[in-house]
Order: sequence, then C-alpha cells, then structure tokens
Amino acid sequence: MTAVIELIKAREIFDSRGNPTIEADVILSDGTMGRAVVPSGASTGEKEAVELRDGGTRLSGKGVSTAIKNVETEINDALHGVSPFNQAHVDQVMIDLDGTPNKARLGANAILAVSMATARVAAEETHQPLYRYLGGTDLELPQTFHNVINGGKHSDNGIGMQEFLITAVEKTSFRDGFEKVVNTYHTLKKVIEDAGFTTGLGDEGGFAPDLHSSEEALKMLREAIVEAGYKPGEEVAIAFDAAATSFYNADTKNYDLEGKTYTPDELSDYYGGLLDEFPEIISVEDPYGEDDWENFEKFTKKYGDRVQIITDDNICTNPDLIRRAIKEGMANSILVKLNQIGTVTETLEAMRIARKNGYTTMMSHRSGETADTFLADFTVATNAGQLKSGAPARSERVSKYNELLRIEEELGAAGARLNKFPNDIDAD
Ligand code: 2PG
Ligand code: MG
Repeated sequence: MTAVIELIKAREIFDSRGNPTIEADVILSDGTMGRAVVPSGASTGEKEAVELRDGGTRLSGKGVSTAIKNVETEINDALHGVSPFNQAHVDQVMIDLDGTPNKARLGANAILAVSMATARVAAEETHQPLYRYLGGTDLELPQTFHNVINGGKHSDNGIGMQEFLITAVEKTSFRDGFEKVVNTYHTLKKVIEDAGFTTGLGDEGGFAPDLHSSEEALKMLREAIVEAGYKPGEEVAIAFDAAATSFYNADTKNYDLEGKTYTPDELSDYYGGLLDEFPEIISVEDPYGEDDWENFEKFTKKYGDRVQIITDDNICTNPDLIRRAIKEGMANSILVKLNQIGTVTETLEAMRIARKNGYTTMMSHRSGETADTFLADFTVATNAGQLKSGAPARSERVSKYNELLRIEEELGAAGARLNKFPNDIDAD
C-alpha cells in the first residue's frame, strides 16, 4: 500500500435543485480513483463553513469555478505525494492551506469534495467498501427519519415549520423498517388527495400540500400512519424540524409562525401543546432560532426528558460550538452535516465530542443533494445511530436508503445490528 496522491481533478456538476456543485476525483499513483460530490443546504446556519460561489451573472452567481480552480491548483499541489490513508493529515493540510477559521478562502465545498474523495480512494485501494474502511467492525444500521411533508424554506406552501418526518421504531431489520415508511408514505399521498390538496413534492421528496398550519401536517401524518395499519408512536413515530431561524423576528425577538406571533415562552407552550396532542412525536429539531441559545436551553430543560432535542443551525457540526452547547445544556442531540464544517476529520471530531457527553447524533443530508451515497456509508461507519435523508422518493434521497439496503445485505440481514431509538439503551 504505497500508492500516494498523484492528481486531483474537479468539475462543476448539478444538484437536485439544479444548482452547481463540485465533484472531485482523487487519483493515486497507481491509477486508482475515488470520486465524491458535495451537497448544499437552503436553511444554512450562519456559522457554517463557507460554500464558495463565483458570484456575478453566470448561473445566478452560483457557479463554483473558483472553488474548482482551488482544487486543481493549490490543493492539488499541497496534496501531491501525500498518503491517502492518513485522512487526518490530508484534512489538516487543507485546513492549514486555507488559513481562515471558516474555510472562506479555498471554500468548504472545495475542501470537503477532496476530503470525501480521499476516503473513497483509500477504501478503493484497500478493496473495501467505504463503510468498512472508515468504520472497521461492529457496525450498525441507523434509525432513519424521513421528511414526508415539506414546509418552511423547502416549499412554497403555508406550513411554517420545515420538516415533518416519520420513522419506523419497531422493525426486525432495516428493510422491514423502510417498508413501513414506504407504506406510510404512499398512504399519506392518499390522505392528502382525499383532503383535496395537491401532492406535488418539495425539495426533500416529501409532499408539499398547501396546508395552513404545522398542526394540520401532524394530523395528516398520524392519519396516514393509522390508515397504513401501524400504531402511532409504537410502530411508526413522528419527528419535526421547526428550523425556527426561518420564522424568528430579530427585531422583536419573537417568532412569526403561520400568521401568529409568539413570544419565546408562548412558542414553548405551543410546542408543548403539540407534544401533548401528538405523543408519537419523539424528536424535535431547532425549536428556536440560531441566535436564541437562551430559549433553546430553556426548552431543553423543560422537554429534554420527554423527547430528543436536536440542535442544527446553532452548532453547524462545529466542534467548538458543540463544546459550548454541551456546557450550556442546549440540547441532547446534534445534527451532523459534513458540509457544515468541511472535512471528514472535523465531522468525526464533532461526533466524538457529542457522544462522549451523552448527546445522540443524527446524520443528515442537505436539501440540495446528488446521487452520491457517501452519507449512507459514513452513517454506518460512524455508528451515528440515526440518519435523515428525506422522503423515500426521488433518486437523490432514495440512493442513500438503497445503499443502506445493500449494506444490510452485506452485513447479513439477520445478524446486522440495528440501532434502537434513541441510542441503543434498550437493546438486549
Ligand atoms: C436541515 C437541512 C436538511 P438544509 O435544516 O436540517 O434537512 O436542511 O439542507 O436546507 O439546511
Ligand atoms: Mg435542520
């Protein structure tokens, strides 16, 4: 295993929203190649590493030709002759080369594409699947959460909260759980149609009916679960990502949701009411905005024993921010997105800190995705426990689940470990 990095190429391809993104190829001295593509978010946290876009008029300013140039010149030169097997070193070389705290100079999209493609080529070189190369042995399939009603910034309807997700809690295998989700998804389509709404899809493959409230969306989810023949909460449960930054009013410090204004305390009561009305809700993400740590923490104190509370926009997979969140008791779970921080190594660090401190981890896609399945392998490799990758529809979402089906087959369906929500504590 003496092959070293010989050449790094990059190109501009397009994501599921028709926006440009970067694909990188890392080629070793023996000709072996690893390829990876980076995704892109819509509800991006302010503290996310910088996605370098060209600006100007071409492709509405979203082109990534500067980031590609950075890969093919500076990054290519700095990594020439470096071993692909030392991921931490490869990532550190790029972090140092960039020299900014948020990867603003070379672009987190440029750096991450190379970081992921390096892991891929190293796996390829050792003739192992990516999940095995990165994760070794004792791996488990995640609990998956599926965004089946899209609101907020992911659709044009009247629903203020961003994501309404279903998850199969009772299952005998990953496939069994996924089939329950698929059955519920198809039933949901009928429920929405019968109520007289259209069944067009939002950015993450979920339906985007023009409902007027989040409560209506939750009612439809429950109806779909029941009509599909499952017990809400016991067999198929519900989660939501409020993505509250998108309805936070920075001037008044209140929240403007679906035509009403809530003070932070009123919003807490509103959520509390939803948890009472829908006891099948087991996980809540971003109930407060990204500059509202205080109210986020208050919410966790009040409801943290009852449901999983995930912080996303506030911590952006950033190890330093995660340390602060843990110290202040902000949540009890973190969302993990590789492109929020920009390297494989820093993402692993973020997860390690969270778990050492009793936080659960949920791996996440972005609303702008491609068919790249890196995320599925990475979820298994890190024993993340949970993954959200959108509805069981549209290839850029389903590609990850299909990869998990393949991984389960490889690990041996019967013997494959399955995470039990929230973090295996009730496993026998
Ligand atoms: C989120 C993500 C993924 P986006 O807020 O959790 O669903 O959305 O990629 O648009 O930031
Ligand atoms: Mg989120």
